Amino acid sequence: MATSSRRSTKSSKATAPETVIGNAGQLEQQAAPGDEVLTTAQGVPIDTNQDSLTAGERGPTLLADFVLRDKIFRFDHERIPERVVHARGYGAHGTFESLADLSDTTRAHLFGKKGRKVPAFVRFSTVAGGRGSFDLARDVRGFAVKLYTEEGNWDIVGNNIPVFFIQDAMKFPDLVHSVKEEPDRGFPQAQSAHDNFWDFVGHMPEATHMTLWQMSDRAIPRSFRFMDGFGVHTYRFVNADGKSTFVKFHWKPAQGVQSVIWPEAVKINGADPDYHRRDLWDAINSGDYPQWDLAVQLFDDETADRLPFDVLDPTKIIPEEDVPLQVIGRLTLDRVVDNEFAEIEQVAFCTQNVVPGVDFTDDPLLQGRNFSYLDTQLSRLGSPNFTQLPINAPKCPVANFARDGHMQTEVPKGPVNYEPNGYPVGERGPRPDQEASFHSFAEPVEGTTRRLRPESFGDHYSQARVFWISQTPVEQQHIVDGYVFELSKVQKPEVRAEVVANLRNVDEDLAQQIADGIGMPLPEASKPFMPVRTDLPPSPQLSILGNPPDTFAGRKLGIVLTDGSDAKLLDALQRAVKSVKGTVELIAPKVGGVTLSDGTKQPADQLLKGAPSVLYDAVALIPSADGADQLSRDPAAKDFVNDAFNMYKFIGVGADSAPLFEAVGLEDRLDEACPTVGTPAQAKSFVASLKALRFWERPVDA
Ligand code: HDD
Repeated sequence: MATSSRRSTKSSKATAPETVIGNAGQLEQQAAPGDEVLTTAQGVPIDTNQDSLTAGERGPTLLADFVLRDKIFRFDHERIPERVVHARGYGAHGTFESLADLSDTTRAHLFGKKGRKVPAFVRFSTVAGGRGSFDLARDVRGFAVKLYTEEGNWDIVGNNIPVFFIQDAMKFPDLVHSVKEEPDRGFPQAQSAHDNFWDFVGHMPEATHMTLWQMSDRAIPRSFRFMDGFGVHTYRFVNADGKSTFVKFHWKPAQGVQSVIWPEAVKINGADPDYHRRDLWDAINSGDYPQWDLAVQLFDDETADRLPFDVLDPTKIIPEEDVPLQVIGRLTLDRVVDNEFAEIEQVAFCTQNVVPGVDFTDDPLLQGRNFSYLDTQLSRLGSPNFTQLPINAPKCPVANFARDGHMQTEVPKGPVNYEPNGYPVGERGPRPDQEASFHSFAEPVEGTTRRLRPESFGDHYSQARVFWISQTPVEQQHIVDGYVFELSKVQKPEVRAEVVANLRNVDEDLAQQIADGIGMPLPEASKPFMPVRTDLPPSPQLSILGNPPDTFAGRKLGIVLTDGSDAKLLDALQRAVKSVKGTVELIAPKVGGVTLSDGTKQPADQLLKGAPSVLYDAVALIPSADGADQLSRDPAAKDFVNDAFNMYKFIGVGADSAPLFEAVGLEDRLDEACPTVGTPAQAKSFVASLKALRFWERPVDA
């Protein structure tokens, strides 16, 4: 409504902001010098924002009150339909810089020269939950990137998992119906742990590969900043001679990939449902800008023919060991949004948004997406003019003969809205330009119209097996735990059996462990369409823990303080964390803070009862002796320690904190990841050890 160019008050005698003007004590801040004047949507200045217009002091509200009606009308229509999938998300602005001259491979201007930069906007999301659901659902994460290039907007609408559940867009509505809330009861929200989802995927062997990824740590990322992104489909780069090269897009986080564990996710969702969006907001606002390399796998038709899978099948990866990644650009997110709705909610990604030099393949999922995304924006945003919204508008010239429509904000000039026409150059409107334009790749096509899945899409298990054998034992255990959890929420035994029957084709041991975890007999294996290949080697790149970031940068240490905590030790811890580019949050029994050993008053960032240790990558507890005694009787403090220990975290154990560890029965179980932190030197070496992130060797169920 109001913009900064609206009138502002000039009166130097304006009423002071805190003046009470209401008859019944209601406060109203009248405009002071420098304030904009409050108006209706039509720009009419208004005198009060507190009371409607009534006849008499306690009389009825009058229909004449256009000020009230204007305000309520605007409010009633504030919501728009949420996205049918990926409703919950968060985003930020940034820059993409090309790091390669790829002009031999693509005519995209962006890659014509190393160092070219374009503005970017990224939206991360979960898939199944509604707009108000929690961040740490076990779910795939959307990773949608919009690059505002000189040749128009290029959207890479990807996920943090490189494969998809289904091969053909025809099945997408069924997939989404199955994973969303069950329609009769309207729950469960934001989770796949229910009968309908597992019933569907149990009947879709092609989904087996992706469900393994979904049950792995990939589906519970520590932060948006610590996720890979994947374009999933095979696309094409096309050069100036019209030659095509197949391309797969990968976003690799400079911060490293990191996930939480499931019991942690469950608690984080309660303690901070906005955990991921807050993390992105805080990191960018503190100047810790997340970065991703854009890496590509480039390959030609011969390589595609040689690979044991069809490159048009989106349930398959191309192992990096077969076609290595090549870094061609870097994305940096350095600006949070000014307004969540205007930018994050209204941003509209479309897979069809490609630029000259980038083109599609015949992947049937991609072809269906190219229709769906444009189509869905109409019901979400209400008008084909959604491309004019600031977040969606290209940052290069736009000129065509499209006109009118709901919410047209442009005012085209002149009499010409068609072509060809006889008007002179300068008045006749825009014309195509052969040289600069997008040319669809000239692909020879033949064949009979039919509805039939290609046989080359028929191997549903071999790559699922590759994924499984590429995981470390800890990751494999998490996958088993994921299946056991989800299938335990499934009520129909036959649905569980269907899923485990499919998994027997992936790995017998995996299926057996899940069956044991559930307490069910091992069902007969389902019959694969094609023999499962057991000769394919593991792909070490598919493991998160096998490729550790080896840094605490961008991670958070939570330090518990009490009155009397050692001031020098705290200072040493804070300095050490800063030196490894991590952050610290101070936690105390009262958020007002504590009085440290040297008498200084130290405010806290968090109240202990409101900041469980699941919110931190590592923790340190440095209470005074009296403080430790009090903490030993505080359930929140005991949970804090227990959770940190059971979730394999590094724990800095303050020299005087013994009563607390005794109270939770851990005094004899402290291991090398729970060192005593009593001196500045110990603080330094403790912080140096945090780059390992977790101590997986800890026997937590001992
Ligand atoms: Fe989709 C949203 C990613 C398959 C139809 N999808 C959406 C978003 C992401 C993806 C990240 C959120 C964009 C945003 O932040 O606004 N979708 C994928 C990936 C897929 C995929 C990586 C498989 C490789 N999607 C897919 C299929 C269809 C759709 C097969 C339909 C045929 N997707 C949609 C949609 C959404 C969407 C209904 C909902 C909101 C939107 O588009 O803008 O059109």
